[in-house]
Amino acid sequence: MNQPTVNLIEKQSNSITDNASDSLQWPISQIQMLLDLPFNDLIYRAQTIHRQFHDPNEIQLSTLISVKTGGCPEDCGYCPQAARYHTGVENQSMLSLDTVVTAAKAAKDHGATRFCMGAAWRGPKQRDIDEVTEMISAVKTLGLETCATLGMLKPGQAEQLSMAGLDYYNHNLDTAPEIYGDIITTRDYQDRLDTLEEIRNAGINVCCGGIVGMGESRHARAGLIAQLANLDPYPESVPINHLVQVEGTPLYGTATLDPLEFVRTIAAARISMPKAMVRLSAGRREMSEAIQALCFLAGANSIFYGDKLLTTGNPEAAQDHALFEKLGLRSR
Ligand code: SAM
Ligand code: DTB
Ligand code: SF4
Repeated sequence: MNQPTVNLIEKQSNSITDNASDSLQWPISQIQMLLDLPFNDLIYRAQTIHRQFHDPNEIQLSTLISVKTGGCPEDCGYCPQAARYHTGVENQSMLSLDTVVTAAKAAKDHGATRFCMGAAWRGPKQRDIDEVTEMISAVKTLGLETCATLGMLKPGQAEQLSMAGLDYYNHNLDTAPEIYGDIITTRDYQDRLDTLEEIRNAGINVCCGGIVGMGESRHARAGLIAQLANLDPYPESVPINHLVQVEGTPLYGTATLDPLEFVRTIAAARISMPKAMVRLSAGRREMSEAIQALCFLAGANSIFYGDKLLTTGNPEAAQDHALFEKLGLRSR
């Protein structure tokens, strides 16, 4: 299957709704049909496609670091770093270049191939870009792939990141357009799409995914996956996060999602974005080994690796190696 050729972006509204999606490469109805398949049929289809495009036993490892933590002015209902929620996350101003390079070296020594630098900003200021570009260049010199997630970008900023050697920019659509406003009010879907376009135009690979387990319907999960799959071209990297419920955030206490629904979402991402790296992202520490194994079977071929995400926990590296050993998976 080739990359979608239909440009999702329309003049008035760039986000897709049920009717508008009928003429797209992946109408929402078609993703919904995938999600509604008998589980075995869905996983079989996902694994069949996965094998056409990827080594089924190889998992890519990305390590995260929070280069600037907490105190964020945005109101994302899931996020422990939003200043307005009382979550116990301690604010940390920008890390020094030395600290970041030391962490990147350690990540490389432990086997990671990509290093992702995250900052709790609505978007970076020029001074921030100057500091982050130094970090990117230094991490790139170590022979790691570089990724950054700094919030919304203004025209010209993506080019500066690209020139410093940024390989990927992570910017998630997070959920379906129709429920976006229930979760975040300080920016809208179009803002996210605009930044994605800045990244694309600067020649940086796009890392874009979302969060499930926020109380959304299966139809909303179909809406998120359709939105991602209809980006033209679709993202090179697709992180699928399971909500990590953090006390103090509005989404704390949300009814838990059946883990098999999470696996179905991974499968739909794999089928609709065959060449993408689909990353089993946040929420992995709360998942059983069996569910993680099903995610790999459904086409996930990347993880966040290292005992911390940005502010919350992730499985210990040794635990991941033990799981890979059991499953006969190789990391890269
Ligand atoms: N501030 C920037 C932004 O929002 O784009 C970059 C950092 S932000 C923490 C990166 C992503 O982390 C969010 O888009 C969201 O998908 C994910 N995230 C944040 N809190 C989460 C949580 N509690 N559970 C799962 N994913 C989360
Ligand atoms: C992504 O999609 N997930 C990562 C990364 N991109 C930046 C972040 C997950 C954050 C989970 C909550 C926390 O640790 O603060
Ligand atoms: Fe800020 Fe990003 Fe957290 Fe939203 S997800 S509150 S923008 S750090």
